[in-house]
Order: sequence, then structure tokens, then C-alpha cells
Amino acid sequence: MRLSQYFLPTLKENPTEAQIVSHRLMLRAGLVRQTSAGIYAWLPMGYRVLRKIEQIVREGQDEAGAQEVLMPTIQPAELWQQSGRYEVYGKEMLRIKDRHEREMLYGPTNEEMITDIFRTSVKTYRDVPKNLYHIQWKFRDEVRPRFGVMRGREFLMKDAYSFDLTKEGARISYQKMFLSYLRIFARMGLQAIPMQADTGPIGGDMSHEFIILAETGESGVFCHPDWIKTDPLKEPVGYNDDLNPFFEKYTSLYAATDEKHKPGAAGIPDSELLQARGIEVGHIFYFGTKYSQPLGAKVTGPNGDLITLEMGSYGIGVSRLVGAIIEACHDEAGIIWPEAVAPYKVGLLNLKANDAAATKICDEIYTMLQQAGVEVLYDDRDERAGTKFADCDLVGLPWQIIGGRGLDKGMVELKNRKSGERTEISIEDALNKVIGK
Ligand code: 5CA
Repeated sequence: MRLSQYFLPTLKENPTEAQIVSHRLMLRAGLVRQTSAGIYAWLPMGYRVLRKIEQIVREGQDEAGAQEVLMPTIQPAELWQQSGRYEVYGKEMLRIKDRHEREMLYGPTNEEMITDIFRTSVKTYRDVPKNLYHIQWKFRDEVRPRFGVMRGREFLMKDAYSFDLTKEGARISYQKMFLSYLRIFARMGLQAIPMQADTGPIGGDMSHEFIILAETGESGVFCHPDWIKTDPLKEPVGYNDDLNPFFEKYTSLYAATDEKHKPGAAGIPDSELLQARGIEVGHIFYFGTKYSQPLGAKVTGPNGDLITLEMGSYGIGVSRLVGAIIEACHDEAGIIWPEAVAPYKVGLLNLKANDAAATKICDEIYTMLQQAGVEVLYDDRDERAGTKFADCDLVGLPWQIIGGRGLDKGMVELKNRKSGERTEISIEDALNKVIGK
């Protein structure tokens, strides 16, 4: 993409309404625009990141055996009246009446709807277990929407729902999601730590929050220093294996938010615990028959008796992750995208945009990168070098190829955004480096 033609409305000044760094940087880097309190429009660059995150989540869930569906955002009130949550949910639920005065709502979550779909479609034990998920916008009329997309009113969530015949089956489904979550976050370049959690309005008696560490996180956390050594991508375990040992390993290592922290409970002296701040990017729940019972989601068992299904639900804050990743990955100059979610892998800077010979060489580099399938943002604008450097650092692409004085000798600078390391190398070497990675 040529920057001269791109819709990238960056801001030079810090927007005054933004209190935290990710919100400031998302506005300054032209990723989103607020359209009402807690509601955002995603601009081209931000939308690319959102889609990348969504795709990593999708692949991670598919691999764990979950199947993707798409449920609507608008739901009928009846289902929530049946589950008993219509009143309980209170003012956080956006209630709507259609032209026939029928009560509807904009879904804050989908337990009722998926249970309804399941109960009308599945009749026998042979049809379970199943895990269905979707990636869909939610609406929660938060009292205080803040921190940009981190606590929005409209936000994109991946929510999965598992149905099992027995408690033991439900535990296996839960463990699969637990593993899938650790892998999904690790693939985004994040270390997420599962912590025991309250279940809030979703309910149930087993629940973990997945928290990533970031200095500016909303919650204080305490965790065992060995968490740093864990790497879920290296765990030699598959979804059809017995997941108990893995689950045991990852749940026995102490980690708790400050609300749940019990001094002396960590198995090591409290002074050795890592104290940090964190952001909740995912939350999983096992709640048994809380919804299947009132909604009548039952199947006939092997002996012909009716069995009420055991359920769990599993959420990931897809749009929150965009902000959370920035909280975890930035410096004074701007965003530092982990490669897996970067909107473009390479920024190509033509510092001599008014020089025909230099521009010809940069155009060729651009074409070669595109032909090699590398996502590249080409700063072909007629702007000062300082502006180009600042913009490229701000938007945070992992690699910068800087074409300036050396171009006529076939040389460019290759800069790594994260380490800040800059090396002068031949165009060929620069291409090999970014294409090879
Ligand atoms: N039905 C369950 C799981 S599918 C559920 O709704 N869980 S939740 O309430 O914990 O939300 C799941 C994830 O959505 C959270 O972990 C968080 O990352 C994200 N989330 C929740 N509220 C917001 C919000 N207001 N803005 C942005 N993301 C949010």
C-alpha cells in the first residue's frame, strides 16, 4: 500500500480524552475513531490488526475442535426471560423494541441463544460433545466506558460454548479451551497467565481469567516467577491426549489477581512472587446446567433417559486485544507490533521522494516485496525524513527499509522497530532478510 494513497489520519498531538497509552496511540496512529462514547469505527490500519487477531483466534479454536457459527447481534427478550437473566442483567443490557412492540436486545453474550439453537437441533447423546463459537460484536452499556477499545460499549468478542453429556466430559472441553487459549495468546506474542476468577453474571463454579502482563493493566497480579519460563507452544500435548497433567501443571503454578490473592498461599515466600499489573484478555467458565436446565436443553442418553447438558462458555476480547497488545508492546515513539498481528510487516521509506532515480529504485523494492507476498506500507510521500521516521515508528511496523543517500550504490538501511537496531546493507540483503523471516 502506498502511503500517499492510504487513509491513515495520524495525529501529531496527544488527544486529551485518552488516559492510557494504548488509547492515545490508537488515536494518534489512525487505527480507530470514536463515534459515540465507548463505540469506535475501525480505520484501515486498525481493521487489519483486528482481522489478524481474529484469524489467530479462529485458527486456534478450529484446531481445538470448535466449530465456527455466526449468531445475530439482536436477540429476542424471551430467551433471557426463560433463563432468568433478563432482569438480572440490569442497565448494562441495551433493550430495544421493534415496530410490533416486541422486546429485543443487543446481545451482551450468547449463552441463551446458543442453548436455544442447540436444544432445537440436537436430540441424542450421539450428537455431543460439541463446541460452537462465533466472533461477533457485543454491546454492554458500561457505566464508565473508558480506555478506548479496552473497555468499550460495543466490542468484538470470540465466544465459544461447549455441550457435554457428563461433568467429566465438560471438564475435558474446558481443558481443551484452556490449552487453546494459552496457545492463541502465545502466537500473538503475548504471555497470558490463567488465574482463578469470579464468575460474575455468567455464573458457574469453575472459571479462569487469562491475563497478560502490562505495566498499565487494570488489575494488580501476583504470580510465581516460574511463569516466565513457561511456553505453551512447546508443550508436547495434543487435543486428543489426556490433558490432566498439562492442566495440573498450569493451574498449580501460583497466579492471582489482587482480589483473589491470599498471602502465604503461593507455596513460596510472598516476597519472591512477581508483582505486576495485568489486562484480562480472555475468560472461561464452566457452569454445568445453569442455562440448559431452564431452557430445557436435553438429549436422550444411551438408556433412553433424558440428560440435561453440561455447558461451559469461553470468551476472548478480540477488540480489547488490540489495545492490550499496545499496552504490552510500545515505547515513547509509538507502537511495536508483534510480527504476527502487525498491520504490515515492512515500512518502506523513500527519503528522496522528489528524486526520480531514487524513487525508481524504491518503486522496484516495493514491487519485489509485494511479489514475494510481504505486506508492505510504502511511504512514497513528499515529506521530510523526520516526519517519515516519526510516522513509521508511531505505527509500529516490525521492519523498516529506509532508502536514502546510499540508494544509488544499491544500499539501504534496515531497522528493526523492536530492538531499534539499524544496519546499512545492500538492497538484496535487506530483501532476503525480510522475505526470509
Ligand atoms: N459469555 C462469556 C464467555 S463467552 C463472557 O461474556 N465472558 S466475559 O464477560 O468475561 O467477556 C469475555 C471477554 O470479553 C473478556 O475477557 C474481555 O476480554 C472482553 N470484554 C468484556 N467486556 C468488555 C468491554 N466492555 N470492552 C472490551 N472487551 C470486553
